Amino acid sequence: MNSMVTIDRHILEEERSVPGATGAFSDLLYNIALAGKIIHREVNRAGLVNLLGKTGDINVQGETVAKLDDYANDVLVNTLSQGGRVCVIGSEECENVIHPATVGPDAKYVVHFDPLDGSSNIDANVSIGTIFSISERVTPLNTTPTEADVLQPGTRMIGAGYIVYGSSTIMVYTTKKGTVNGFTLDPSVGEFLRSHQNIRTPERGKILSCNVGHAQYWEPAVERFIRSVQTEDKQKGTPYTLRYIGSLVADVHRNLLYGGIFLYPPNIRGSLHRGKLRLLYEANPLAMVVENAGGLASTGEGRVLDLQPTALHQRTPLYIGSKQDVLEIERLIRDQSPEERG
Ligand code: P6P
Repeated sequence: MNSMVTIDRHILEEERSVPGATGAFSDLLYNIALAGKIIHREVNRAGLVNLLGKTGDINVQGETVAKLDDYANDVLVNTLSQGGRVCVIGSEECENVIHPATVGPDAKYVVHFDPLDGSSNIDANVSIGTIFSISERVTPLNTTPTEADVLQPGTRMIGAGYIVYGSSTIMVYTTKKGTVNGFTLDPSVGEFLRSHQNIRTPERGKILSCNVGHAQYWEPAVERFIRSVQTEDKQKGTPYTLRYIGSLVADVHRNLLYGGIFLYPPNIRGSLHRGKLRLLYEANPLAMVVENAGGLASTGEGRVLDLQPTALHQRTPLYIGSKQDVLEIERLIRDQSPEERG
């Protein structure tokens, strides 16, 4: 018998287990799930309603904006604004923070999101996703939110998750309670039904996810790790399989369920950059999900969640997935000579 627990029911059950809960956090999660259903509908028929392709605009990341990026961004901003629970929003698509049109007197939540991660894959019908993080403001209610509210370390998140639009649409989220749960959308009834209860990710994976096209830019530790998982070692369960979709949400979701490690290292040669992925609305929320499922998320130097952000669109190196794999690459990075390090 399939699960008949809807996401709303699950959210309510979690609310009831939190003493003093007012229902505001639940209301916010309902709105995110609603946005996911609306985006699902358009993603699934994009080719039929002229929503594929680019808008012709370039976003703050310097990337050409896909029509569905814009659409997903608008849906999320509007649903979060309607709820009146959010005091400020950070979006991958917008250079500056967004102040919701409706801010209730008790609006205490700060939400960051990537409305449609992996959007370069949209026209090829490859899985894409929405990633979100929720924190509480640190400045007083009814005042204009400041950088202190927007730039909080991941350890201060109270909720995080993603919605992956793939062969089915699945919403996965976690809260400070610590469990990770997944809900599969049944379009015939328009409900997210609990399909993955208390997700735990394997201690060690069998999957390596990285863009080997960038290998020339990586520090030696990354190459050593890759060689170590390519070498047959029955005890370690190697060689691993290489799986790389080029859509972060889809790669991380698969590795969360099956076990594995996703690597996006810094480029230490050529144009030095500290990784491509964004801290506040990609690495942090996925790190909270993966760590609450028993995995790890590292910058290579330490926990992603411990990083103190200094800018809304700040990037970070990202090594995320099965605990033993992440610990292994951290050790290899630590053991590098000073000359070898990025
Ligand atoms: P590369 C998509 O553009 C994205 O931001 C992530 O979803 C994905 O993991 C990464 O970039 C892919 O980057 O350099 O391998 O194409």
